[in-house]
Amino acid sequence: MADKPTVTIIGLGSMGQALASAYLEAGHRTTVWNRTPAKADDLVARGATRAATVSDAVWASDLVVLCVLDYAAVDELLAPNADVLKDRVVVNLTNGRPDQARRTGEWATAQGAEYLDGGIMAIPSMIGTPEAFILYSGSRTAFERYEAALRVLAEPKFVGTDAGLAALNDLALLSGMYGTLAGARHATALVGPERAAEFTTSLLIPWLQAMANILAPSSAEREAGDREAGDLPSEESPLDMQAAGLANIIEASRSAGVGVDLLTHLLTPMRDIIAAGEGDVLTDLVEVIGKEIRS
Ligand code: FVH
Repeated sequence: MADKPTVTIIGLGSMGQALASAYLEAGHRTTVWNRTPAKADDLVARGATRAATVSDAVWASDLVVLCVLDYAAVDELLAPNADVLKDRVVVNLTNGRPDQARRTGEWATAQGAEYLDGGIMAIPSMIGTPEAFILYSGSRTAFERYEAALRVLAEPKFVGTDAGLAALNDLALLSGMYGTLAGARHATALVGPERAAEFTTSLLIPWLQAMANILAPSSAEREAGDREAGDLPSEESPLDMQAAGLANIIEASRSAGVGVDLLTHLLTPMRDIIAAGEGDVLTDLVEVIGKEIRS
């Protein structure tokens, strides 16, 4: 234990509990603090040290990990404790926007801390498993010094010294996830509850995996300006064909009593683009959504 950095976890919701457990299991001396103290009881029984105050929690460790609901909570916790941040490495794994991460990073650095912002790409039960990864941005020197300790939680991926980059990539990945989950939910509603489990395992997951694999354009396509990352191959999947297929999904959904808002959101602007004669250029759903957002 002696050569392992000491770690503090502030925030013991579902995710903070998983993070603290991972450090305890990996043999790090672990200090914990939570606004509702009882949430620390189990961790303390397993060897964690309970800090009485946030100040004590920050003071206790080399690495100070925050994982709370939002940046308003981060501000409430850190602002009154500016005097103990000097020489600490603050790792903020709270979900937020890039501007919030930059602002917190600048403020923490001004107090003499090193700052890493993070985006956790995992749910709590995935912490410590090979599937989990965490995006980091901010102080490269802090990241390199503590990379081994960060690896206890998940595969650490450093995305840049701009503290906002982890949040930016996190939000982008989550938007991909929510779009996929919404589409998957629609798909299972369409086949019906009796078939949903078998359909998901044997058909939906393999299909989504196959489609994920075609998202990246080949280097030749990219060089020719033929296809952006995230588009479907334009020659193979022209927009008017997609609009006809989408209309069928909408009609079948209506007949099955499944809500169609998710799909009409795509079909209406898609038809507008086809009517405007832009179909040869804008041949993918992502571009359609982008156009709608910009208009
Ligand atoms: N759980 C998940 O699936 C996701 C996975 C990806 C990353 N997120 C982000 O992690 C942050 C924490 O999420 P969580 O799952 O731990 O959330 P909760 O279980 O709801 O716990 C929230 C903790 O925040 C504390 N808290 C809230 N407001 C304040 C405040 N004003 N001052 C101090 N602490 C505050 C709360 O304390 P308490 O209610 O127990 O007293 C919990 O410790 C989050 O950014 C996710 O987006 C999780």
